[in-house]
Amino acid sequence: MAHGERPLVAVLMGSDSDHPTMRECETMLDELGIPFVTRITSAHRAPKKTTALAEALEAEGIQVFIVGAGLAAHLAGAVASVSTRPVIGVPMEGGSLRGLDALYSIVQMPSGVPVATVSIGKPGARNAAILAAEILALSRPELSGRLRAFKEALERSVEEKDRDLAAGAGADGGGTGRERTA
Ligand code: RP5
Repeated sequence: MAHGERPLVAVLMGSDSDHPTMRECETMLDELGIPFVTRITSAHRAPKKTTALAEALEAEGIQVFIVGAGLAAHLAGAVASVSTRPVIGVPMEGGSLRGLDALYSIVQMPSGVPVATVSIGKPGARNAAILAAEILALSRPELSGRLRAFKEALERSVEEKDRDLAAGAGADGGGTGRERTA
């Protein structure tokens, strides 16, 4: 998936089965107005393609890699091993270990080859996009402004939830306000 402008972020994933989770990342990148490209490759099933793709994307101007993978998830590390761009790893939820295997595989990189690891599953996929935006915003003031607006909207949403709770219309539908007496 690519937009009109040259992509700044590459969203890579190990399989099409990761895409429902990584769509959260794509949606957040879209909301923040960051052009990106999405590709599937695999550290284990297509190691040569993975190396060639990471090198080609960096040569084309990609600034940040966001890499989602599950199980014995080595894709983010494989990308980090050949690129000098920041790599953000997203552990997929699933398998017998519910994503703990992917989390450990991605976060436990050896010294010299960092991967910035976010939380398991969809929250991590969203946060990866925000973290990529924060890295890009260091040299893009307009993006800083969009991130500031995003944070303000986040704060407003908490206020709205607090008001809804007080009015008895919280997410569980059964709120009785903030104060309860025995
Ligand atoms: C990993 O294996 C992928 O990132 C995916 O999370 C997992 C399962 O892949 P499929 O068997 O669904 O293709 O490499």
